Amino acid sequence: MDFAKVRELIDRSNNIVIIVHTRPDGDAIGSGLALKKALEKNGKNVTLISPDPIPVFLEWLPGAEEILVFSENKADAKAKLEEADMIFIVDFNTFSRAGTLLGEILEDYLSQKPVVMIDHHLQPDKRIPYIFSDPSKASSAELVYEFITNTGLVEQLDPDIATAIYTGILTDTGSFRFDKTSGRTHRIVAELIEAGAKNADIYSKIFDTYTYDKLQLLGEAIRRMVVIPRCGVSYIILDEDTLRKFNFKQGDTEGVVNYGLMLDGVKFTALFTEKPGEDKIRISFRSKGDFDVNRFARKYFNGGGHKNAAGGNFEGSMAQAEKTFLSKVKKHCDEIKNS
Ligand SMILES: [Mn+2]
Repeated sequence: MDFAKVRELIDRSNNIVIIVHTRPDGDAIGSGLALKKALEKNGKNVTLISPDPIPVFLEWLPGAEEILVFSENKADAKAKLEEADMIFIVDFNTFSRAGTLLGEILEDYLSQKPVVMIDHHLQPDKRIPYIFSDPSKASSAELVYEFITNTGLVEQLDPDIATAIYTGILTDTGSFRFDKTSGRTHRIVAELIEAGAKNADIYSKIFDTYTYDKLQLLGEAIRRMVVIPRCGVSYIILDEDTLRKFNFKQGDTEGVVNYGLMLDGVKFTALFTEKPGEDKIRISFRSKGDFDVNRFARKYFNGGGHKNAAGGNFEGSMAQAEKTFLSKVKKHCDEIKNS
């Protein structure tokens, strides 16, 4: 990315809109808030738009209350986009990840306003003129750090920016344990803590937030885990009745998929959920080592993501979804086992 060129575009802009992806996670919200604050320090009018409401575990973040939720306030969001001199899209690689309607609006503005992408997902939409994308990074928040320092938007990190970036890195690295967590990641994190990110406090605010139902649902999910030791595979099915039984709320299955990889010898795991009110079965995939779940999700389950973490969906019954999954596992059994 030509940082000088993008800095010039920022300097010429008064109104800037930042957009994150649907069902935003800690990385999306943390990245969005950090970038917003950095631009505001330079006198810009910045609106951060989230397609969906902010998850409760992120509501405490400084500035979270200023986020404009598209699904709740379409008119305001459209007006801000109309006014915008430039648009940032953060933590996603293609317009459709902002939701159908917001994606179409972005599509229209692509030829009218400068659009900048800051992201770490594979295969960024090449039509976007300014792309700062690096799939080798564990989080978009790490790229936001590089962006705001390389463009000179921020010379001295403040506690709010440090807290927002720390949240993105912490959540997308699985608390610093995933493969892509690098020496660079840790050096950035050291700076964030020195700049005022209260690491123990942030961890607790994000992770020690289970409701009783959510913790009971996790117990049920673990009890139901199916293991195929021959292939190094495990999976969990949570159907609609089970989710209802535990009074499912959005976010209650967050993190459940990771438990499948805790088993010794398991290299690939999946979580199937049939959420009340949704017509599709959602599937989350996680792997360790070389087995590429992005490819698996793209090829068989109409999805994608990263090499070790991806998502997809299935139209049909849960039994059909499981059957399809098992046949694909069988096909890739040796590949998974030896990955
Ligand atoms: Mn991310």
